[in-house]
Amino acid sequence: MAKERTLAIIKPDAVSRGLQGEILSRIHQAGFAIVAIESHRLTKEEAEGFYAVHKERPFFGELTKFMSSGKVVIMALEADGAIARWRDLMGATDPAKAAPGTLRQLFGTSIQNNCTHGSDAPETAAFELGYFFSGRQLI
Ligand code: 3AN
Repeated sequence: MAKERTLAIIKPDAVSRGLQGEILSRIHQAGFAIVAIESHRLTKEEAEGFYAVHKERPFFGELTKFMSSGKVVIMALEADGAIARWRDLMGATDPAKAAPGTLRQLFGTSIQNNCTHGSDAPETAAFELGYFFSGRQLI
């Protein structure tokens, strides 16, 4: 399997509960390299741009309000098959349906407040990595 990169976010619900260390530890144990990492609070406009693909969905307003409600940790993760592997580690979107031991099952509290984000395809990963990181940060 080829080396691949994906964009991962520890969402405000997890950061506000101090779960960054726990989640970073699981990322390390799962064998991902952290190519770039930063922590900041998104503006509403940044969250809207990031989730533009969802702008027609009924939850878009609440989702972008939530994602700009506090600090997030944004990472470029690298591994063989990183996109699928990170989504496996996160689990299903709805924590109630996520497999045991996945991040969302362990730390998510609702379908919106589901502790982590991950790109869902190579094209999305390319857009999302470029949205937050410069070429220099991704060397
Ligand atoms: P995933 O993050 O698992 O790829 P998407 O792309 O369908 O899921 O949704 C993006 C984000 O929108 C989710 N991570 C979640 O925070 C939020 N979301 C998805 N579905 C709902 C919903 N039905 N109600 C509220 N928020 C939702």
